[in-house]
Amino acid sequence: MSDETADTGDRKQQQREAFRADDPAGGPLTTDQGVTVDHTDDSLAAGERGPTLMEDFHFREKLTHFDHERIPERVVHARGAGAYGYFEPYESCAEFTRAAFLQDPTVRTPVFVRFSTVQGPRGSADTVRDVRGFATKFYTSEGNYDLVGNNFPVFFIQDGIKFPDFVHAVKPEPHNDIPTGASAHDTLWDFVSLQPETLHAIMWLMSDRAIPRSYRMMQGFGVHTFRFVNAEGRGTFVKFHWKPKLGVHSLVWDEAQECQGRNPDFNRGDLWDAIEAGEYPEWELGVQLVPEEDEFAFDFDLLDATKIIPEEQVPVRPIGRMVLDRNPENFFAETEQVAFHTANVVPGIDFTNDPLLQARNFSYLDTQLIRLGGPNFTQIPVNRPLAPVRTNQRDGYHQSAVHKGTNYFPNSLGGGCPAHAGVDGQAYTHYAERVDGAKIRKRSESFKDHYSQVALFWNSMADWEKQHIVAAFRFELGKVEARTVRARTVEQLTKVDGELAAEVARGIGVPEPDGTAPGTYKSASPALSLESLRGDGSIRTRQIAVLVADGVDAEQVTSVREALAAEGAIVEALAARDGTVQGSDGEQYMVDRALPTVASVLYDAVLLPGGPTDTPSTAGDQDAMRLLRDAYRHGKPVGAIGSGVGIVSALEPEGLRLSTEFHTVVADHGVVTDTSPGAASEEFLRAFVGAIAEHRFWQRPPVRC
Ligand code: HDD
Repeated sequence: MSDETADTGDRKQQQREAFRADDPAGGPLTTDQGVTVDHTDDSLAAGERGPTLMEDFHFREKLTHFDHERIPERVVHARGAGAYGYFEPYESCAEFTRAAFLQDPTVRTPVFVRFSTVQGPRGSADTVRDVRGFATKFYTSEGNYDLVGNNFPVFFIQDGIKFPDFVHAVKPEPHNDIPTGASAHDTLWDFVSLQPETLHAIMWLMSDRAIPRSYRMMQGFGVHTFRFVNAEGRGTFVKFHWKPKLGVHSLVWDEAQECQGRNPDFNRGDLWDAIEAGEYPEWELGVQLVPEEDEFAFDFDLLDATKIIPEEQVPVRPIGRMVLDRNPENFFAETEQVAFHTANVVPGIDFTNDPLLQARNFSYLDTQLIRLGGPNFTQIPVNRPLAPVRTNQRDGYHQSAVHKGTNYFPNSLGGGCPAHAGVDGQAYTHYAERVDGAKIRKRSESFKDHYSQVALFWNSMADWEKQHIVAAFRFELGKVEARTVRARTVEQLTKVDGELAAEVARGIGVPEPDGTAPGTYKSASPALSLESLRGDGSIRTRQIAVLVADGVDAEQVTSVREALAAEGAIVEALAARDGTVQGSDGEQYMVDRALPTVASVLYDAVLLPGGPTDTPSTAGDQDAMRLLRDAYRHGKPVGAIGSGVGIVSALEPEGLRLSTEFHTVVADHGVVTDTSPGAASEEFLRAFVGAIAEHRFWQRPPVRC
């Protein structure tokens, strides 16, 4: 049933060829010393059944190297996936920053981006409830700039000295190393209930933002307030935003959990496959700019990383776009060894006194030293700047440069090289912010409001988003053994919004707090709701399952398939068994996958084609019907044509009411039916594509969240 099978085969073959050894000319196996090896399957032994000999240098070298293959995983953000691409500005940003890569729209700056989860180890599943890292390395002409962000605009703590406490609390519990990749456990919620500054990020964590459909469909944020500095030395506060072209879309929790088993590589596979298919993900970079003189114009502190600047107060100004168009060739060499650091800045971008940022500026370099085994990790290709590097740093583990000449400054013997850049404006100059104060350990009073922006987020959510948040709180706190911790968390929520606290309390067996007054905070920011982030209405790269069986109208399937593929969707024909099905015309048609190997959670929408007379035998296939039911329960678009409509009626026990109106094409809460036999009508296709673009239908009873 697939004309694309041949293409897919070719692509797979190309990938296999890429797996060949580095030396394209080929050549025999050698040792690390370049000595040719004739036999690598048996160790050198004294006789056929005798002991292995110490002098087997090939065996010893092979095993020793293998024993040392792993490096420590990142203490946080251990699991990730990366890709290369480029960034180009829309126009010059010279008014605000002198950063060279933000000046000229004709100049493309290469980038490497690594997306990640935070809590789980390297081998954990992708679709856990967690923050996603969104770290970008710009290889600019003035040196590397790293924007090390997340897909939430706020962080859990205000001062980096609390980072070890927060991370210990969220990581698996120390006695049994459980749970993997999950925040639903006592220590995290104990910490949260005692540390109200966590609440804003916790609300994001309980929202659908924490279970993205795809890395390609999530926002990114620099989180901190940074500082742009222009050629005249004038500073402007700046917050960075990445917005995906495909819109922001999420999974539902029930689906995300099933996906952890069905395809633990769901997000990394999605990124890889899209890039291989030439569907390059794209984000727009936007900035919120605040003049220095407005530093105190807000009712929160710009230096507090638990706060956003509402977009309604300071609009996001688009300044450029980033496209990811190349997968790495070796996961370890590139994605595992890439070393980001918040202090990797270029002239024109500077820090603020945000105490979280200041701590990060210490922590990342320190981390790289232990992970990558010494100070020369900047020589690893993925970390190496494109800008020339001339330093007096020398030696150390894994030094691969052969330095010549003098290694100190000032020198006369080396001709004074490398010299200072002088005053021609090329060098990095720190923003000359005036600072004075007593040495104290004290949080600023301006950091003390922990509730109003949490309420702002809650107030900004659509009803369905609120329901998902409440369900998430109930799930997480329902797994907390200590009842005191559950109660204390509800107590905290009371300070945010009475209704939220009461709803959560009801689900977790905690007495509803007395006198939970309706929210004191009224303000909302519509830009925070997923309702406002749907994207451009395209269905590019959405995965559509077409359920086929013997007797299916193959012509109809081909026409729908072509129409959806023309919109950029990826369509797969699924049947009870791999191989072929017999179409109603008696011909055999290829299927793409066998139903037992897949599941609804791997698709965005499902289509039931018909047969010319009877309902195709899909209706009798348990796997097919399960896939259909799950898709429906998770709010996904369902399309049915001709006698396929009869199959959809099996969803009636799930709450589906098929319309009795006398229209051939009916679209009702994402269930699109076309009762006419034969090729799908234009009207059906339009409605089905529209439903796929909408992504999910939350009002459909009952969506499992
Ligand atoms: Fe961090 C990794 C993002 C606060 C200390 N962090 C790391 C990565 C991302 C972030 C995306 C993975 C980078 C990669 O893909 O290699 N971190 C954030 C954001 C934060 C934040 C958006 C708050 C705004 N981080 C933060 C604090 C500290 C750290 C406050 C310590 C004081 N982060 C680290 C680290 C990691 C790291 C331990 C682990 C691996 C690495 O750095 O290279 O240094």
